[in-house]
Amino acid sequence: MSDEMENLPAQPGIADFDAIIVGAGFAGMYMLHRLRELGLSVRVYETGEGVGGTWYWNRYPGARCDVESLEYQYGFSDEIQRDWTWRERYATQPEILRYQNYVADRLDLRRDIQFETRVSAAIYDERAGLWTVETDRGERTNTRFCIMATGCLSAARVPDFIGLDDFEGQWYHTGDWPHEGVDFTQKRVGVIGTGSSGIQSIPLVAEQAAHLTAFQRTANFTLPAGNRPLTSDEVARSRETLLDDRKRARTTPGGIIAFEYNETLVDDMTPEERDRELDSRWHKGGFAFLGAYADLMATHEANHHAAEYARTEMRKVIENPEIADILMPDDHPVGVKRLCLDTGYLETFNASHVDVVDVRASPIERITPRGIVSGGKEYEVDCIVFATGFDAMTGALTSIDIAGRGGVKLKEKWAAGPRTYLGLGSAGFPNLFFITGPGSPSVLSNMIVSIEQHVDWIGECIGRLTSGNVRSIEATAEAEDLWVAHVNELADMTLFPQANSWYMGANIPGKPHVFMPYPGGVGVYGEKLAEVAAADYAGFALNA
Ligand code: NA7
Repeated sequence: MSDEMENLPAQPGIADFDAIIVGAGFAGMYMLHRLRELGLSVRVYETGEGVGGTWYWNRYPGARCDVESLEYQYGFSDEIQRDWTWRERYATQPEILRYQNYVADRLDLRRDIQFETRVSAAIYDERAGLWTVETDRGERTNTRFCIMATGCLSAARVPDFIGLDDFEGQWYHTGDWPHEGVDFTQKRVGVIGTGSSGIQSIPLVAEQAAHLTAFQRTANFTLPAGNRPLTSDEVARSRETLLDDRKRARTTPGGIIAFEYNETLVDDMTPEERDRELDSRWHKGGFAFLGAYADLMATHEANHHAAEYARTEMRKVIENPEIADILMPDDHPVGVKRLCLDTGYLETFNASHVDVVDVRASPIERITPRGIVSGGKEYEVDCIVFATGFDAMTGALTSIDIAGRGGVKLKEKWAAGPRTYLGLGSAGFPNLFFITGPGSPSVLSNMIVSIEQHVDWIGECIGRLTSGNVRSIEATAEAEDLWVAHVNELADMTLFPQANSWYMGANIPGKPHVFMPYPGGVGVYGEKLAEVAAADYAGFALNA
């Protein structure tokens, strides 16, 4: 661009759409609905052939949400919730995907969604004050507002193992599972990874497989989910209370009302009281275990009691003590990597056709045409399941070529870790919004509550901009710096930074180790969002 052009005043250009939304999962679907209510023209681009996002891609056996179904649903419409019936305490992937399709039908969302289209770039045109969005179909579309509803766990990652191309069997990633399903009958299966996806899928794959070998780098804390069918009374009660429950959920730390926090410090409890609390929560199932006392996630001393309790319970169900030793988590405090909820995971290792290889002690060296080599030994398999996780929180965003003011690339700006104000926007990227972006509660909360919190805020903001005389909104560098420092400060008051987790970017070689979600809780965060909006978007620059 010449100097002469740089000096020209911004000329509002003519947009093809008022807003473009990237992604048609829970976030993109609700954002589309909200913006339509404002009377805006909206286009959604979605890579998949249908709505669903996470629940469209993660079709592996055993895939289930770890937040209870009565809380893991939209809370913005009484009609929608009243006409849907959840069947189990924790919904399966097919049930959640059916629900999303039901919502898409009810709101007639698909007419504004272009499927099978991946957004490859979003470039800000400063003179026109518009974003140009490019897709892998070669389209270029202009928009005033660009909203990334790209999900926190959507960039599936297969590690760069030497030899994978030569593998003669079939391989799959849990986050990109074949729609027609996979039949493992008579197969020798290697599952690499024992996070939630490995822990959920291993029992079901083992039911079919001739032999299953789990390749475990980190033993994880896992507790029985306690899944069961919901009673008709529970469903009926929830129908009457959902909207009020949702208001309450927004004031809680995790956006989950079933998760009750005990405010007492562990040192103020007797050992019997402490163990009673841990015991009742363990057997109830769910994340409530981590709320057994106030400092469980704050100090090693406090955490240790819960971790010991968990290990004792986990050991009880494993028959072979040597296998139990391998499966026992001992290198991180409980809860700092995402706690897993399982159905029969540890019990699966009591079967004679299931074993586990500790690849922390002997990392996977390579894949051969016939199997997986670790510790100099080749484990022959017919199929490999990569339950190896995601480039979490930032991967889906940095895989799009996003360029803001002055052509600055988001990926370069975030090279040392994501920088946002409130997880909603980033300085230098006007009118670009992230739903549940890094720096917001996101993955530490009930995602749907956090999604609704963000969509409502963004919707109100865009409504105010479009009805007023404001062309664009953009986080200031000062507000962003303070927010990033604040998130780090809060994270340092917890044990979170002390594990090699995907919260820290530690699962991706070369990714900076920075704690990405906001750990202050949905309630406190919501108050901050409301204050910022009430103060005419303090910390954002509004440009006429
Ligand atoms: P996770 O939780 O990131 O788990 C991935 C697993 O894969 C974990 O056990 C990793 O070990 C393991 N892994 C990753 N790379 C390798 C290599 N190179 N070698 C061996 N093992 C490896 O992903 P999930 O899909 O299970 O769950 C993601 C979230 O989805 C979950 O938390 C829920 O919120 C839903 P590591 O722990 O890094 O040592």
